[in-house]
Amino acid sequence: MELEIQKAIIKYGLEDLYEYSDVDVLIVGAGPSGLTAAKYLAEKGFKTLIYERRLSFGGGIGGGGNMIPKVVVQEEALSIINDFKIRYKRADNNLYIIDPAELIAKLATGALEAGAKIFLGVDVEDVIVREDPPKVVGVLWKWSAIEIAGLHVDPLYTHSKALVDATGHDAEIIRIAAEKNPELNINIKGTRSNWSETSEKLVVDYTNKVAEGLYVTGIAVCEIFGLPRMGPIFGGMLRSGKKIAEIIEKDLKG
Ligand code: 48F
Repeated sequence: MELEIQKAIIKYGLEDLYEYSDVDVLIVGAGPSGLTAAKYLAEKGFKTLIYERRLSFGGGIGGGGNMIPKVVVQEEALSIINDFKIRYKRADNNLYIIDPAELIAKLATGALEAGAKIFLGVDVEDVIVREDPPKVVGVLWKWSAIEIAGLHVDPLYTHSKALVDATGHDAEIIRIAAEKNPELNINIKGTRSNWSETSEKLVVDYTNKVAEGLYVTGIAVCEIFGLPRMGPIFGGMLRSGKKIAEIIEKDLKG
């Protein structure tokens, strides 16, 4: 029996790895912005893959608001909440409250049911850039377990038409792209001090392409463009995810 189990895992798992070694859209990070972007892109027919370093999805959602088990969104995010069939209650001042476990589960379900693929335990460590003109065309990645063990193992490659940094506060992928490839002309400004109201609007306004083939969504937008952080409110993350999906759709359809 154990041999059959192992053969099934290897046969179908390697098939998936082969199939997803090149994609239309590669999203790094399965937090609120990355999962939202994945749903809207996959349902438009783009071959969409998420790499997530942890063995679970949700990113910062699990911490709720200051570790208290409620997530807050504002009215502008309600249409997205409804698209994912997430239940909510109305609080005061046009704020809406959601159970964080439900938010994680339904965002992931929405992305998967739309046709996106999620690989867990994958750590993205570098980008692939081709020149004339410079363009990001994919990533180098390792299993997170290899990274944590500090083993020297060569990474694997995945090619993408659009690479999305949805890695959260550190904007890891764009930071690596900027440091190693000055020809991409990416200037990282760093996040400013908290101002929830302003930041919730600006994070959506500034969500965009940062270089050919490279896009940013979520709180990473604040890090790249020098916007204030917003504290424990999630509407801007969802709206930023939807906006980057719309931008990529336009770019890829040309
Ligand atoms: O941090 P995260 O939830 O990013 P987000 O979508 O949302 C931010 C909010 O959670 C919160 C906030 C609300 O107002 O500010 O912080 O912008 O999710 C980022 C995910 O990316 C994964 C990480 O484990 C997390 O689940 N990640 C980060 N770097 C890598 C990565 C990497 N190099 N490779 C793979 N996954």
